Amino acid sequence: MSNIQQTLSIIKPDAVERNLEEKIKAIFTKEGFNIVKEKKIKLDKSDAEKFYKVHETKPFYNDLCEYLSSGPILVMILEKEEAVKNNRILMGATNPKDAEEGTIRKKFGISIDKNSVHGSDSPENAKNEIDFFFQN
Ligand code: IDP
Ligand code: MG
Repeated sequence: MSNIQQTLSIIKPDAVERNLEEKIKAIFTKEGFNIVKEKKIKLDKSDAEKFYKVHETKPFYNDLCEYLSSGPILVMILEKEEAVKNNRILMGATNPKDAEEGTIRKKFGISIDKNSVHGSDSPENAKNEIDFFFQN
């Protein structure tokens, strides 16, 4: 049975800064993701804190929020069969050092914090994250 889903993807500041937006979008498109909506924005730190609220107790929370709000990001809604899971596979492991060959983080990630992309980790979070950035 088909299960077309939407998921939220972010091209993070380190990748935008290196002009990797078009390259990363081309990877999504080539892998069959439809980019349904996109917008380039710069978050305030308070927005980043809201977005990453699930991590608020982690030792890296403050750095993470500083980082996500440090420069422009490209936020996208991606659509595909099993989009949430398939995007996580295409992104690769959180730490680029552990990411599989051919994944976005392996190709472009610099470090565990500057790992180039965000992707929702469950259908429920995908919905919440899409609503966070694309109300209406
Ligand atoms: P994910 O982005 O692969 O879903 P999460 O565990 O949700 O990984 O963490 C969110 C983001 O927080 C990661 O993408 C990464 O940039 C950062 N992060 C995760 N773990 C660490 C850590 O141990 N040190 C520093 N930053 C981390
Ligand atoms: Mg996550």
